[in-house]
Amino acid sequence: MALQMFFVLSLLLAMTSPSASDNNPGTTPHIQDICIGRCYDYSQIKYKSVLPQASGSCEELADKFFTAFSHQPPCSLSMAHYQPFMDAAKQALPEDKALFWSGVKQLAHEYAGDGRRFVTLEDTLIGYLVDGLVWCGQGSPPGQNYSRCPSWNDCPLESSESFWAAASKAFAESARGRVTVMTDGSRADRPAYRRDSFFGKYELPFLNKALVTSVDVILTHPLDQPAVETCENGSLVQLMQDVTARGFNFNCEDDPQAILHLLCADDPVIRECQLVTKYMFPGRGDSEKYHPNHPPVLNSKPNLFESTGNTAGLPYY
Ligand code: NFD
Repeated sequence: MALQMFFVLSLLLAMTSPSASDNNPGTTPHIQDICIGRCYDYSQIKYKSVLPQASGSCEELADKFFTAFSHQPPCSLSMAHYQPFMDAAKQALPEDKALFWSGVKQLAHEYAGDGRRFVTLEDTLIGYLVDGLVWCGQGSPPGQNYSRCPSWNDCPLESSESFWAAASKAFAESARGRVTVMTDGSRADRPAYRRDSFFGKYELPFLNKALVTSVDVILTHPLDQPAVETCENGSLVQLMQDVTARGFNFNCEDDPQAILHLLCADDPVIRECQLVTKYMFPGRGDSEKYHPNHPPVLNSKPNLFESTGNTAGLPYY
């Protein structure tokens, strides 16, 4: 009996108090001020000439966001709580520019270029104001928990999970023309397309059939990893079926050149990134052909006007 009591008490303790290894942060301090500051940066500087602006004032938007989760339980917060904020912060999206992503947040944003090439959810005001922040509410004063917020795995519709669900849905509903989704085909533990991902649950199903024409998939593979899936197999086949069943055209490209160049910017000397060097400077990498006065330094800027006797005007090594 005593042993049973011990187990019940241990279970209750594990459920109610953070364990030693639990380092979940609480609500980001000064979260409202951060939202207001980000909002002014967004509307006055960073996206001023890139995207249409929202109607609400920055103070009003930060207040609507803060009110949505404050004094609420941290779990099972319905998406409807965020609706007044979503309505006030909503913007029109430019045609053919919406970029969704799954598992490749950083690369997708490098490619999007702060809204210049593509527009991600985090380039819209709704996503920009709170991306990377932590928040959750509590019934007792002050109404926000600054010590610990549950993680998404702790409970369904945790405060920020329901926010991103509502934000993803609103973003998808606004997309027009061709939409693009970037995903990773190299992960052994997780397929590139999952129906239970945010993209699968809250974005693809909410694309407007009257506004969207096609879903263009960019399938990436990190340079040093094998392709577990390609456009022709694995979960991409299921994605094609789900896309075409909704009446959209489906296109898929493995590792487009633009993405390879982006990846190579981070790792220019890796074997897979020698394509530009080999094309522009035939002989580089071939030690006997090096000109003694031009050592093969990668990343050195070629002098295109140097007289080399090379009729193409390119430097000759
Ligand atoms: P993902 P996805 N626990 O890379 N979006 O398709 C915690 F704590 O798998 C943007 O699901 O792709 N965090 C954001 C988690 C968030 C967990 C959600 C988890 N179990 C959705 N699972 C954003 N900006 O933060 C996932 N996450 C978080 C929209 C984690 O931060 C975008 O428009 C991860 O980086 C995009 O098209 C992120 O969720 C699509 O949904 C995305 O998980 C990406 O969702």
